[in-house]
Amino acid sequence: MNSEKCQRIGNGQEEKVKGVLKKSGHAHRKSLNDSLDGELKGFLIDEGQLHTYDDLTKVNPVTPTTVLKCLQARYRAQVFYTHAGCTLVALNPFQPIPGLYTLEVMKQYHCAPQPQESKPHIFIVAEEAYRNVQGQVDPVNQSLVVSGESGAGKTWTSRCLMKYYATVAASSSQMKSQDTVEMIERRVLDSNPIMEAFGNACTLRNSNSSRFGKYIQLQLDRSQLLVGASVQTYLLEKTRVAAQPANERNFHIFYQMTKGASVDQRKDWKIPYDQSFAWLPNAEKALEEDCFNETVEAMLHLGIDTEKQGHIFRILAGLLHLGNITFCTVADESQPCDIKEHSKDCVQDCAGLLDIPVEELQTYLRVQTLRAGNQSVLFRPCSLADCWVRRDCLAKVIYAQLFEWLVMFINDSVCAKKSTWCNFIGLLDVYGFECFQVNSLEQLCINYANEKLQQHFVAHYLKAQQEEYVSEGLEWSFVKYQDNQGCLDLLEGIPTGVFSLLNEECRLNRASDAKQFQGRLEKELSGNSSMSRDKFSKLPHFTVAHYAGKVSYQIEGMMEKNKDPVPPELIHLVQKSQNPLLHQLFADRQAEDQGARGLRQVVTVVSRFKNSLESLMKILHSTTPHYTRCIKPNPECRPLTFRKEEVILQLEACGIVETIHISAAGFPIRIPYRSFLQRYGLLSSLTAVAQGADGNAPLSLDLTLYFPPPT
Ligand code: AOV
Ligand code: MG
Repeated sequence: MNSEKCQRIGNGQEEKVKGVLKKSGHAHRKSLNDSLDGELKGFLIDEGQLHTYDDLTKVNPVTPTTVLKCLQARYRAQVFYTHAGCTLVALNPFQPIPGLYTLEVMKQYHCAPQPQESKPHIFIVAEEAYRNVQGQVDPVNQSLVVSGESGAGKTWTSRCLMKYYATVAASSSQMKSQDTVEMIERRVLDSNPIMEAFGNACTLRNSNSSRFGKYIQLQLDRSQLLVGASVQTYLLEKTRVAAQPANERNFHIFYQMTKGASVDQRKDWKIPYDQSFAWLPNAEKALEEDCFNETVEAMLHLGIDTEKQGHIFRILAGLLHLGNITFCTVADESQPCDIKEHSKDCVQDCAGLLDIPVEELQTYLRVQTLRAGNQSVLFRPCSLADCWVRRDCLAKVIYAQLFEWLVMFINDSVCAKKSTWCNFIGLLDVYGFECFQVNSLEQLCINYANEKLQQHFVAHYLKAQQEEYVSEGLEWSFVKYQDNQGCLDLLEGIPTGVFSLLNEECRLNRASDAKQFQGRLEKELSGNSSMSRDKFSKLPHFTVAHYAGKVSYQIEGMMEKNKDPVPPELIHLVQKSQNPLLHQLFADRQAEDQGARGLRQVVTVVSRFKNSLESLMKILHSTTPHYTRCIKPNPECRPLTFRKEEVILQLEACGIVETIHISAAGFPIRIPYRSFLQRYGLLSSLTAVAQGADGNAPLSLDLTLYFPPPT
């Protein structure tokens, strides 16, 4: 019946809709809209009932249009979750929905004998993974992969999942004593506001956009209770500390502290009400994320006491003052640039807050030291441009180290001893696919991460599942899907992929030339159809056809970002800090630098990122995955507004229609032969015949008796 359905759709209707989609593009939105309306006519669907379809596999026929219509009808009826076979589609309502995530709802899903039969909800995914950990499936460890473009609702969803587990798997309720202020669930949950304060920011796409990726493993003991967690983070977009794209903001924490500081703190941090900071654009925007108290409370729960917080906030205030330091050239070119008169106080304040010698700060922002062979040190004035670069570099390296330290601290506070936990449920929440007017190395890395996740989905579900059916000799008409391997080859291919070529360019140790690099990319990668050039752009760039759309990346500045050099004088300077935390952040740094230099290798940003993603993929492959696709119903983040043309592009990009086809035509439940026989063998007389004399039936069965191999 199911495969029949699949074939019926193949007879032209789908092609027609695909034709409509091909026309899509921002210029064709209106006509696309009309076409989508028209395409529904003549289908076997009662439009009035569309909102009742809990699972898109039941929609008949399955086409992009019917799926879209169904989701739209459900959105109108304020139903935000819909199954799509093995995945869950989550539409972002962009407003709190009362009663959707309450304790009662959690209990209802947790206690349901068959949660899959309840109304679609993110808690079904959560519960299914939770039950799987009990050993019904292999592998036992689970991963919940939440994907979707920027602002689609991934972080929100991950928070819901964490709350669910902190509730249903709470170990503290079993504790005898009630003095459980340090409850592990609470600490795990409190890691969220801290990481979001330091790692999220308001962008054009999302006012609470994650600027780092995270994979949290919730550790469960033998009784399935939550006993700890560990957090792995991926590439923080640290450039934001010193440069915020137009109409965007710096990380939330800076606004939180400048808005929420007490009178004494203002004095201590030198941030009077009327002080403005160059690195705090759009501070007038009032966001609910500007909640200093919540961050401070969460820090306290996790064990970051008031004294440590004092160190952290003094460092951050120091960075704000650093951002107000400006430079100018002097008449005598052999002399270092000057610090502009009006920003001389900022140098004082910055040095005071970072607890470093002010003269040295003044010097090393503008002067480079060169070591001659015989240990003598030469001083060379930096160019004006270099002074700005050095200032920004100091801010970025301090902020990135501080973020890493926070993650380490959180891990120390929430991670259970290996002997106390046996399985884990991993929650993956990375930055979503991004395409701005200007895209640089940050977007390239973010979009690469999304390509890797898409590949994981394609490989695990669309490809492996179909191959398995074929290998088992089941009748199966192959469902075509969009494979993103070509795009990944373009990016990570060795020796000729964008990353390899970029790294090579960075290792050549010559002044970067964007135009030349563009030529090189085009020459080496012209054979890959995922690569092109934007006809209207004059600046050096390259365009990549990602699974979620085309993005043009500007080459200017990319090499420097990839090399990410930190002048050693600045490292030595912060190592002299009397602020114990700042000192600690860089205590081990020197050894690292020397080691790297000894190897004569530059460890570039992309090679580090690629390695960290590869380890993530290994972990994901070793677990049972569950996919949730978050969909952003409109680009303006407006409540309850559904724009068909936006949604269809996202559905197309993630291969949802193909997923539904495979799920609808395939087998929803797959049990290994051995378990199947163990469970149901009694029902067949053949099983009894095959039982060995020792009665050890299932183990000695000749399985081919029941499941002959394919011919
Ligand atoms: P993202 O994580 O997918 O983007 P978020 O999870 O931050 O997106 O969601 C964006 C905003 O949408 C949130 O701040 C909420 O206001 C709203 N939202 C999302 N899901 C829900 C929901 N289920 N109910 C109510 N409001 C919701 V990015 O991190 O930018 O890729 O890098
Ligand atoms: Mg996010």
